[in-house]
This record gives sequence, C-alpha cells and structure tokens, in this order.
Amino acid sequence: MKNFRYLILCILMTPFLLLNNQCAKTKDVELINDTIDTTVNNSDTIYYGFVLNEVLYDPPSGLEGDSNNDSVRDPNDDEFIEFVNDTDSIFDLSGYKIYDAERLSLGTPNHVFPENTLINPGQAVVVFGGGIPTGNFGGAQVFTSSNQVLNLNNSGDLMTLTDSLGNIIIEFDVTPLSNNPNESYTRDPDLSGDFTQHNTVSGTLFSPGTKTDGTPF
Ligand SMILES: [Ca+2]
Ligand SMILES: [Ca+2]
Ligand SMILES: [Ca+2]
Ligand SMILES: [Ca+2]
Repeated sequence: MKNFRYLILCILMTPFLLLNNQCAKTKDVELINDTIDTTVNNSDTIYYGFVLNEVLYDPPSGLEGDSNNDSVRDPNDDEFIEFVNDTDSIFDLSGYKIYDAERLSLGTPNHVFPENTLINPGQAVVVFGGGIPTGNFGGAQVFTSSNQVLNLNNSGDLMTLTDSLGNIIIEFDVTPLSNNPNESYTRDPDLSGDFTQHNTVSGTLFSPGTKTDGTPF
C-alpha cells in the first residue's frame, strides 16, 4: 500500500518535474545566441542583445555640441558611445574595454568599465570622452573614458569593445560614415535599425542615454 501511494505521488509529480526542467533549460540557452547583425555601414554592432545604438564622433560646433551638458563644447569630451542592454537579463560589463583604432594597435584601452558595472534589462550605457556629464540621461549608466578620451577620428576610425578577457564583442567602423555630420549616428528605429544621422530622425542632433525622441529606453 505504501509503495502504491509512492507510485501515485510520482505519477502526479511528473508533469511538474518535467516543466521545471524545461524552464531551467530555456533559461540556460537563452543568451547563447548572438543576434544576426543585418545593419549596414558598420562591422558587428549587436552582441547577445547588447546593442550599440548611437555614436557621436563629431560633436557639432558651438554649445550645440555640448552633448555631456557641462556647459563646455569640447571636440573630445563631447564624443560619446551609447549601448543598450536589450535583453531580459543583467549584463555584466565589468572589465570590458573600449579602444579606438590607434589604441587597439597599441593594446592599451581608452576606457575600462569598472568592477560591478551591471546593466539592468532595458538600461542604456553612455561613455563620454570626458568632461563632467550633467543630468539624468534617461536613467542610463554614464561614464567618462577612464584612461584617455575616446579619440574617434572624424576622418575614419574603428571603435572596438572587448570583454574582460580581450574577446572582441562589438566593432563600429566610423569610416563609411565619416562625412563630417556635426551630429551623431543613431539606429533608426532605435535598437534595430540601420545607422543614420540623428537629425533626420527626430530633429535633434544626438540623444545620449535616451531614444531618439528623448524618452527613456
Ligand atoms: Ca572626433
Ligand atoms: Ca561638454
Ligand atoms: Ca582615433
Ligand atoms: Ca540615443
């Protein structure tokens, strides 16, 4: 009788055990799937749903170009790169590194993300060349380039993001877009579209930390 009860219990539990196992499997494999990058005029700008969404390598002249909002327009400090964690998991950027072409060849990064840089699902990350970024930037995590400015040459350059072990995660080639735009290049639509000049999307010149219309991600 005792064995019979145990058998019944096992039969009743089976669907739950299977379901639980299924969920665990789904969670395990979810991130092991690099998004196919179909955007043009760049190299490889999406990694597991971690998306390069906007690059300002040519800050506009005058205060119009003050992208970091510190009341000074600086051709280096006001450069920025915007990434978005477009996954439903926390993305750990600790120890990830950003290089321009020159620094990549030297093996010394322009920027290293500090320990405990954890990006929430849907959150943006903005790295400015320097200065004192002022404001909320849509709730993004905001950094200034840690070792030296981003130094993205307007005449052509290659921005590379590596993980903490040095594996290349994202590359953005400035050269096909090096037309002195005096504004950023952004995806249109945000997160999924091709790179285009920001002003053609929203009438503004850049949007560090937010969608092109200024709203948070
Ligand atoms: Ca530049
Ligand atoms: Ca500035
Ligand atoms: Ca450079
Ligand atoms: Ca933006």
